[in-house]
Amino acid sequence: MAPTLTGAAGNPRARRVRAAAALAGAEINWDSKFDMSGNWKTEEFLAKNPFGFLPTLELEDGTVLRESAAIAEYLAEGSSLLPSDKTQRAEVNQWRSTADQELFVPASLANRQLMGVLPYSKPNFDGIVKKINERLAVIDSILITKTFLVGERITLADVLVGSALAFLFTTVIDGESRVKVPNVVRYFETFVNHPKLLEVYNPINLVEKVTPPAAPAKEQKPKAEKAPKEPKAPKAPKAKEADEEEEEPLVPAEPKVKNPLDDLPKSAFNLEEWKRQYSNLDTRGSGGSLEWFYEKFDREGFSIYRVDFKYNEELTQVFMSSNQVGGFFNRLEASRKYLFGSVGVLGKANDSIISGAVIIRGQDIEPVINVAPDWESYSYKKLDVDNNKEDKEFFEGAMAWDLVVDGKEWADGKNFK
Ligand SMILES: N[C@@H](CCC(=O)N[C@@H](CS)C(=O)NCC(=O)O)C(=O)O
Repeated sequence: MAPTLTGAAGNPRARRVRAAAALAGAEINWDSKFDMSGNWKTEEFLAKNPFGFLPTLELEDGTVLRESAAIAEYLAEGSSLLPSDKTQRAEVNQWRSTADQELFVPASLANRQLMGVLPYSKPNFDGIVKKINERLAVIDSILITKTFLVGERITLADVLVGSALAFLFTTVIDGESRVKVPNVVRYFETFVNHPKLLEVYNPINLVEKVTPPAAPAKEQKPKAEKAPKEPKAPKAPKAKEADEEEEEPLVPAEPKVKNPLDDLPKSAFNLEEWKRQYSNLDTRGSGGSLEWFYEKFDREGFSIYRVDFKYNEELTQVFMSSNQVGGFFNRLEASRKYLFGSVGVLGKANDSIISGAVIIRGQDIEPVINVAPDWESYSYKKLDVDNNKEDKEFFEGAMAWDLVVDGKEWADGKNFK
């Protein structure tokens, strides 16, 4: 009996498996009506596939295979999709990693922001799309002289990259980006219009213009109703810390304690509105969020500080430093009402600094920042964006994520919103 694929018709990962099966001539059972919004994560399903992700391929002997690339390879076995030459086989694997790690995963992180599964942040979204476009430009130059990625015939490498492109071009890489990579587009069209793949990829609706969500999902929650959390002890950094939805508190919230910052004279500057403007608009330029900021900023009720990590010589990998900033921001949770931050890692591995800027309620940084137990690991300097050109440039660079300090360029950043 043929193995059984579980996955939805429009799902990009299930499509890649079906594409491999179609090209390899491998027979599979597949319910084209399968709906991911249905109740498929049953106990029985999770017993066979504890990660609970789709697609899966159940073999005749009951083995359940997961991970779409691995399933595609299983179905491709014995066909010309998998070259017998050792080097070419390695090249196929090399493209498998490129397709998944450099294209599919970042596209998924960006697309989840559009779908409201992750909080939308314009700088983060644009940063991801920029990286994907850079990678597409490299693939474009490779494809100037090639029809397929490995050798002269279609291989699993094309299934994996082609299916990643189908995901990208229907979600976060729009018409404006696609015109810059004509060879990739030609290659993609050859792939999706392959006679054996018409059933898999036809119809396919390419995205012409990416539209950001109307309001960031996270900020739609009424902030005023949130109970302040106790500052948390530093915890081990975990990947994507700042991108994750807030966890539900595990212990009942403490009764609200009045914060002296609430006694400051009322201000016309609305920090929550700034956070929305920042998330939804380009930072620089006419009509950008900085223009909005300078118009509305209340110099009496709020102030701007530069933040610098004191122990930069201890920093190693950029992503670890970035997680550290995410952890610091998590521990500032109790000051969310009084604080906005944009802090980045500048430079490269083993030669980097953590630096950025915060906008705070009041003139004194300490009562806003000392809710984080590690606040003293950073130094703070008030910025005068009205009278000091360097301070203004620094502030704008930190907001726009293009800050350069001592030749070190912005590599990764986090916002506290
Ligand atoms: N790396 C995995 C990713 C699988 C995956 O993320 N599947 C999503 C659908 S695209 C899923 O099953 N989501 C259901 C869930 O998270 O509950 C693959 O390529 O198969």
